[in-house]
Amino acid sequence: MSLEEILKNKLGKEISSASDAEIYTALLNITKEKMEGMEHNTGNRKLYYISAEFLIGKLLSNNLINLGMFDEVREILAKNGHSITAVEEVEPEPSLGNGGLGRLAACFLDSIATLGLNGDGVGLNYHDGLFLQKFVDNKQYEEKNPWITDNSWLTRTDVSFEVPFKDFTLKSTMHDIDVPGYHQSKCNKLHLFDIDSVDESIIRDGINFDKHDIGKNLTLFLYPDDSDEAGHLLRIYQQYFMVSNAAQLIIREAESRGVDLYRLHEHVCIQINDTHPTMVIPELIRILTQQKGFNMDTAIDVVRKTCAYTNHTILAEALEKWPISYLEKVVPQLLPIIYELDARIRREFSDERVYIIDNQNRVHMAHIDIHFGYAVNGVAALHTEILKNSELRPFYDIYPEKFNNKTNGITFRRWLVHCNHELSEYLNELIGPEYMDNAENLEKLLAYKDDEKVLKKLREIKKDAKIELKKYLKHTQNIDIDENSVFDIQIKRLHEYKRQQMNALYAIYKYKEIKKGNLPKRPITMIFGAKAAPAYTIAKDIIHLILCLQQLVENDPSVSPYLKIVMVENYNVTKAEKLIPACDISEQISLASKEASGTGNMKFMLNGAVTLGTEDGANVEIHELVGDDNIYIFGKKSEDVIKLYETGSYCSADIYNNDPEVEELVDFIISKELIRIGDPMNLCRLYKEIVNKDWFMALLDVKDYIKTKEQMLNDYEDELAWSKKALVNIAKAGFFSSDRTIAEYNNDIWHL
Ligand code: 26Y
Repeated sequence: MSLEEILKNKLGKEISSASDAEIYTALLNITKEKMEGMEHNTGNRKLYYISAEFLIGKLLSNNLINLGMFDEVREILAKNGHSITAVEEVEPEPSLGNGGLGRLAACFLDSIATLGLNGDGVGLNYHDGLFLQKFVDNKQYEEKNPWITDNSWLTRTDVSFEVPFKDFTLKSTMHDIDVPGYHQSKCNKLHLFDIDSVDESIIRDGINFDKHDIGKNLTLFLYPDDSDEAGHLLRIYQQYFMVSNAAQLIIREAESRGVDLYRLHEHVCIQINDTHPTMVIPELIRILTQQKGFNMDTAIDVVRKTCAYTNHTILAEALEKWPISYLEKVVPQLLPIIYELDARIRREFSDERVYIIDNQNRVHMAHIDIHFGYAVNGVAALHTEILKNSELRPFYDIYPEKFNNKTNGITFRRWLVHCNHELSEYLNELIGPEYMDNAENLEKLLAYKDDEKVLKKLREIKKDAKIELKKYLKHTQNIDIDENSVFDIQIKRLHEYKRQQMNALYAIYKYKEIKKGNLPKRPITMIFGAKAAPAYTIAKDIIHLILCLQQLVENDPSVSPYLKIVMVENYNVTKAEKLIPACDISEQISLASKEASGTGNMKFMLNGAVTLGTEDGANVEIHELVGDDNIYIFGKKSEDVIKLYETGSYCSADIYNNDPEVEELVDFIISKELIRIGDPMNLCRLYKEIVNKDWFMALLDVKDYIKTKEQMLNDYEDELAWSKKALVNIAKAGFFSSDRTIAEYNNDIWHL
């Protein structure tokens, strides 16, 4: 039967008379059935990638692409008067992650399956993904974000485990999502654990709910607000629930494969994605010693040879340290194991910086991973060097052989073929489709770097993507943007270290210049997209500032023809897919040393944007690959920044008081123009924060930033030269394919 007939049968009616929603459901079911019939990858050693977040995004198009069905489906729909884009809109986005770490896990699953490796993801089935962001009165409000409908990608399995907590036991259910590789006949799984008793009705206004009733709230939300003790405890409940299920699943699968548990490490490998799944180490040791007859030494030895850890951040507040008193309340059964691990470390080493339990009775989760795992990796070259030389220095001195770098990557299936079909088709035409199997083949594009026809075509493709974005923003937010302006985009979580506030200072600079009559050669469209953690006050104040600037500029007819500021509401994976192909200037402006890698930087580059960035994270590697002519680098280097922190010698007030240009920009935050529009409390708080603290040093780099961006806008006017930069960026992006990253994980760590 042809695909068209299958679709018609599923619908029970003519395709042309079906609604987009009916077509979506039919396609979902056809795809699911196809994947159900596929065998699972096999291999001697199986990987379990445990992660609290899998930011998978919508799956329909991606699955169709990987299964080789996308083009046919698109044609069938078009023939019958439907657009695949409209059908895609029906799918709710599973926002099962906060940002980079979760999206990385999703890209990795795609690449693991694409390389035909035997590896499954293990995580939690949050009923509500990351909150929906709404703007009211220029402020962020949060609403719940449910994604599970009657027809979803989840398949309930009959796998179930008992998970023991201090005062009660919960019975889990495992729900699977199939993970097909690109043009592969076998697939893998994402296992998401849940409990049947979750009760969505306990959510009150916004995203508030009773944090104490674990039987009803355990998997209700991704990372609940943890500004109070109940929030922290719920997080420990979630983490233990995740790893206890993972450990039981791993042992059950190993036993059913006939694996001798004393050789577990030869057949199983566990990747611990940041410290959120760290409790899997003591949990496995507990099960092996208490249920499988292992002695402590042997259990520790086997577990150590099974587990590997990835670090994603050096920000102190993100390095998890759980008070013993909290663990006592939730998972007292792990404490004897954790005490034993700590005692062993204390016997072996005298340096208290490497102890597991500190003198304030807190358990340092990363320390467990480093001592009791066999590999530790950072996510970009610079990040790994900083881990080795400063953040984790005492550990590197003990275990130099465990440390290694795995520069992040992105899946080209989603971030090129799916989101920028026109570009990928053109690349196929020019250099053939081989880059889809080996991304380094993108370098073949360099042969065209002086070919005017190609450079013009790339510019046209960019323009088409800008027009698509224009339509999308009109349709979703009723905002008008000009496709002939330069699109300058910063999209990522809102965090002070990412310095959206510095970009806002640029907007103020440009506003003032335009007011003075210094008009830009071409209108500029500054686009932001960012969610702030609900309890992160200053991040919310920065959103408020940007939204107030948006309104100020919009309502000033002397400025609006030249400058447009747009804050995209509810930035998520789906919106990223629309924004990235349309970008000219990719803002990657974190304070050097603070962004572990970044992956948005890679997505923009692959889609022909030029980076404006600091020497931070993977920007350093992008810079090395494309060379000085094809990237705009500014700002202090990481060594200088690290020294400023060590000596405590950064003082934003000094800069503010001694540099009238900087002072003028910062003062504008509390100018009468903005106070008229915004909330004085929020604006004053942000103003004071920047003048008196500025912990992430926006004022340190702001002038260099403005100067570099001005240069960039100038250079943009040389159309061919700019297009050549875009071409070089695309051509050099092959290194950032997650297929390369995963091949390295496999060669150096997993050995599947
Ligand atoms: C414990 C809790 C507060 C927490 C929750 C989420 C801590 C960290 C996170 C998420 C961290 C994260 O997304 N890190 C990002 O990981 C990306 C993938 O490696 C990097 O590209 C990016 O630089 C890093 O910020």
